[in-house]
Amino acid sequence: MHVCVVGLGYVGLPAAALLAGAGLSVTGVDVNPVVLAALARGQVTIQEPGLPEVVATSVAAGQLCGAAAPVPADAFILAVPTPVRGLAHKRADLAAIEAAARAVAPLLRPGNLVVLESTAPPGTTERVLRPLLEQGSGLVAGQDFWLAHCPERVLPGRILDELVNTDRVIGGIDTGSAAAARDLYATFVRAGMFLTDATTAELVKLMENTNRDVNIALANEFALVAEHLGVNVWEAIDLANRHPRVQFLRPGPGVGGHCIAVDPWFVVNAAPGFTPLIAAGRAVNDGMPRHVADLVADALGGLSGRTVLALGLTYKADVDDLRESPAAGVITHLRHEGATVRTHDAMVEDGTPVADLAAGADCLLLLVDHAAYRDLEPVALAPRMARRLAVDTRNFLPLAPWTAAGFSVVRLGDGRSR
Ligand code: SAJ
Repeated sequence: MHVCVVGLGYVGLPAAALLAGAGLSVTGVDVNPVVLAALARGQVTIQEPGLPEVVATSVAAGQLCGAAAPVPADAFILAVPTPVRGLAHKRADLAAIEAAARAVAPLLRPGNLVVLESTAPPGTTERVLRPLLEQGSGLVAGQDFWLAHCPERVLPGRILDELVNTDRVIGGIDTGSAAAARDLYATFVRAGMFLTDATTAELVKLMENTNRDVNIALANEFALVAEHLGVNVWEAIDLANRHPRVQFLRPGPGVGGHCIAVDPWFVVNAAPGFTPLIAAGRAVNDGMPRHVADLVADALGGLSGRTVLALGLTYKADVDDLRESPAAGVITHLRHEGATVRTHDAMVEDGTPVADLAAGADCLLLLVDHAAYRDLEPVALAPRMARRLAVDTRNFLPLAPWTAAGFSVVRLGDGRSR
């Protein structure tokens, strides 16, 4: 069986490698020549644990190769980006899905399967993808070829494990399509596969990420409440989570990445009159970078002429992905208000060491809790800083050694540390 995977990003490339590892012949398609050149050498351009190894093995075995455009195959998996555009009114940009559909349609043959993995607004498979494929091929979905939505669910940092071991929701435009998609995923998925219709599968995926976004917003809102009341939210959350039916997520400088901060908009736009809670959650999370900048300004007594060393630029810990990172928003606010901001990210660059960047800085601002920052040495940093101040947005810096080294530590959500 030959599978053509369109889009070799964080979702498509791992899926292509696992399909190849399961013995299928896989062509991976991408518009980025850098990605294709790396793949031709058996290499990857993204950091994800285990991915270089499975890609190298599949390419060396001749099971996985790259191409700049789709090729005829038995099955096509579309794993292309679906970003949002616009500021006040964020709308899904389906251009990449539409382009992939137009490229695949002329290649479709009777008996083929097309699966959309990209997260998309409800109705995309039925109302956008289906007509493009039918018009471009002259075939009829459900009659001549199978069409399904099987949303990816993988967590960056744990993608390979979750691709194999996380249950899948498979939504067909009819039951035959759902069954055909299940048979394809059964080649490497070792978890449950649950069949439904395509629009339900689209909504399920959006509900999952919206659930996380709204719950992070709740944690962030309590961080602000705790600061106002002089309470430490981190202690309060630990205690609340001792209740058997309470599970708070963690406050932070905002919600980033290409999924959680984006997908709730697909729901809001699909049902604008019915989603005040989801929209409010987005507003709370989008307000966190401003709040963190205010925390730093308060701690420093103003930002003008101050030097801040920002640690962590990626959207979350231990990934190299900078997309939609709230750290960027924090840094922009600080710079606009007159601070000089030096930046460091343990996952993105290995340029100037933190100790050198700390020389003369007024504040160390921890934005991302990369494991590598566990090795920060407050005793070594303290004498280099102009002022011994650390602002911790992730409850990451252990208080005892930092205060022993003379630092004042201000924690997001800790009304006692301000
Ligand atoms: N964050 C917090 N507090 C938390 C958890 C996360 O502030 O308690 C922040 C992170 O720092 C980050 C953002 O939220 O900025 C998103 O990170 P994440 O780890 O929650 O999620 P993603 O975007 O890496 O991956 C999510 C996952 N969805 C869910 O957990 C419901 C993943 O399973 C999806 O496949 C992925 O979105 C996707 O592609 O849709």
